[in-house]
Amino acid sequence: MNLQNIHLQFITHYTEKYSYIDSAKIALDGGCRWIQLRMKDVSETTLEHHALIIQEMCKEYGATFIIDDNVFLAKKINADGVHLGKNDMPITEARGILGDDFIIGGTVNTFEDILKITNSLRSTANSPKPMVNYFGCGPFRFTHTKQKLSPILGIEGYKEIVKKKLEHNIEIPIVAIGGIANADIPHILETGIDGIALSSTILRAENPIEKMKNIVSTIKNLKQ
Ligand code: TZP
Ligand code: MG
Repeated sequence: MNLQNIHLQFITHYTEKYSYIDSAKIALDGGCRWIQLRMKDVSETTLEHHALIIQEMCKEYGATFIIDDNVFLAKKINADGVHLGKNDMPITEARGILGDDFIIGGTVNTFEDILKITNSLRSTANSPKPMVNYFGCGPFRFTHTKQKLSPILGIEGYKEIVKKKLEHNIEIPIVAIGGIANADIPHILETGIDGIALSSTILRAENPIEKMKNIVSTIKNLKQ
């Protein structure tokens, strides 16, 4: 994965105005180069249909494309990776199926979650590597986009997790997620969090493409 990409992930969603596919196009037009297709409670056929369209769009824009939950679909269509939560396929099993070339992201809510995943290593030609490429850590605040939220972290929660991560010399990047708006981004990145994942702040904006452009530029300025 291009390291530039790790700073901003867009999670596909829908509204009364926009479809899942619209949402991905908006994010790409606004300059985001990392898309996660997240579609709950749909058939395999519907998911694959959407995945193929969004994957093609991501290729056109040179964006990274990952799929939520579905390891077999990611492998079948050769997506760039998957994002797995605690109730999805175990990460070790997914790594076994996908091999080293796919991105795997893991959802975490506490440092203990991070430690547990970090301690499961995969052996490679040179040295053992962690099973995941990044952690999705949240929620930052309440959001309607996801059901059954874990406890809210806020800035203090991220500070504590980053501190422990540094103490344990864990280098896997953390992407913050959940109810994040443009104004939160400087505060979140100041804690040492590496990237931001978001959805509704874009799709609920009056001008979603402009909103994404603003967020891309906020992050670019902070990461310089
Ligand atoms: N996981 C934790 S919060 C969340 C996910 C997938 C939803 C993120 O979307 P939004 O709209 O930016 O809160
Ligand atoms: Mg999941």
